[in-house]
Amino acid sequence: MTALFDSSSLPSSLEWLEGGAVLLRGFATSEAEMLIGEVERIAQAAPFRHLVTPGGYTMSVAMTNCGRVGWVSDRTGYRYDPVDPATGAPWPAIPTAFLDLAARAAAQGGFEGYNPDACLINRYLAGAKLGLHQDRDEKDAWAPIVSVSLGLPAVFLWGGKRRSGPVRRLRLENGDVAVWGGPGRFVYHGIAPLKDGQHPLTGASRINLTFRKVF
Ligand code: MD3
Ligand code: FE
Repeated sequence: MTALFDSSSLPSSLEWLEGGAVLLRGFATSEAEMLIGEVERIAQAAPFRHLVTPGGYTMSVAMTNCGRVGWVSDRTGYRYDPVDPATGAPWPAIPTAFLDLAARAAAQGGFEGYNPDACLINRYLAGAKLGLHQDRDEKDAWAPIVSVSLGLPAVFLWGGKRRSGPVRRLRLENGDVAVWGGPGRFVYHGIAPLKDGQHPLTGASRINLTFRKVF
């Protein structure tokens, strides 16, 4: 078949979601292979691990970080830590290509000069999920969180300001980027259990980058 209807060759689109978030479908598709290579390099220094929640549950999503601080959890609580507890070393620096992508995406959402301190890297295998939660450990409530989806598709669960409200479902695919700023910043959100599959760039996994302005 011709490549006419190959979604990987489509230009990116910009979609304003209710509450100020911006979805840039395909924004990172052309860079996906390079980004995944950077993730593999980061994971050699700071391996993916399954963190334990303060409640004692082991998360199904495997995580690592790059940046001045990284998000970690253990029985004592959640925190941003300048040191990787698994190695005792500082987290790897955020690659220039990550910072460049995050700033270009944030600018599309109206946030000029975005310069995140941290990038949490989540890895999902079949069945892995992320329950509904808010991200509120970051000091700068104005700065957006920028998320980049890589590899297998996932169903993003998008709730409201209260956990009990209705939840919409949004399919996120390889190369999709979202900018969650302003009033969209504190909504409950999560990821439904990942479906089995194979992706040419990531095999059996989905990888998500979330950039954060922590300080
Ligand atoms: C909306 N990650 O790391 S990315 C997380 O796909 C997280 O791994 C999911 O939720 C993932 O905390 C979802 C999209 C996302 C990230 C942060 C948000 C949406 C958000 C913060 C506020 C509102
Ligand atoms: Fe989150």
